[in-house]
Amino acid sequence: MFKDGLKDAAARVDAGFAEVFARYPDLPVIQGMAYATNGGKRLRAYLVMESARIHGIENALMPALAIEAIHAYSLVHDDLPSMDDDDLRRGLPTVHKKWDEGTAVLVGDALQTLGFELVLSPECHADPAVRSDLALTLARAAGAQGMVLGQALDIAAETADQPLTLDEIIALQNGKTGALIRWSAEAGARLAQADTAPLTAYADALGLAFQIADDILDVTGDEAAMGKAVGKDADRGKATFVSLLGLDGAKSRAENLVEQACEALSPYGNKAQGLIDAARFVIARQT
Ligand code: GRG
Repeated sequence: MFKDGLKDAAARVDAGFAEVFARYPDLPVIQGMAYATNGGKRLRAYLVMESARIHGIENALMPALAIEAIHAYSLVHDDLPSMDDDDLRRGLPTVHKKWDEGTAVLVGDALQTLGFELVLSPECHADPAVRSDLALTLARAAGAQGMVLGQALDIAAETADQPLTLDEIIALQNGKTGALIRWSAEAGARLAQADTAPLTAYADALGLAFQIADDILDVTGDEAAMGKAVGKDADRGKATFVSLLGLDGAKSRAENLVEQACEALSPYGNKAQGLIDAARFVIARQT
């Protein structure tokens, strides 16, 4: 069952991080790194492990830890007062609330470099060419052509005269959320030095469905909590998939994308069931 698979990935990731952090001195920045990498759905780690399994690779812990470290860094920095200014993350005080802003900046920086250390370590793969390919593509996914670009477009949208168009939001989310999801899904093919194309097509559709589902949850979560149909972004006057497509339109777009994602996996036959389940979970999830 998918939920068991996700739990298993989470347990492996938790144990992996515990081992990594045990090597470091007991300083606030290390405690913050352990705190920030704790919890979460571990969807990106699951995608890494499942795409590896499709290619006959059972141990993909290093790239799975790497992507969760980079994801955690992005959340710590996104929560800072100079960005989204959030007090809570995964139901707990954000890193800058629990410690301070300086510690949160360092925690994010150190988690980012940890991600690269993990994919470049010999434990990740015996072949240095594979490790270097993983690191190069991870840098592109996380940096100014990927997630940072998406975040920068999002920040710029806050002061723009006009709300973003649908195409602009798709481009923004393709970087902000899509780039790390794409790298996660492609990682298994990279480890096996195999064709990434079916996984890229899967991840492109999945990343967009994930973001649409996030916008839907933002609205339906607020509706449940406050009895009104607005989300945090829509509240700030920012365009979202829900504000542009309507709630029903957004739901049906996300469902179509999930079907598209599943079709892209046809070359893998039954071996892709874990990734198919992940795609269905993305639009069924409640958090
Ligand atoms: C600071 C460079 C920089 C980038 C931040 C990822 C991001 C960019 C911001 C997070 C804000 C946000 C809520 C984005 C929407 C989608 C998203 C990435 C949600 C969080 O991912 P989940 O749901 O989180 O997989 P968990 O906690 O389950 O790991």
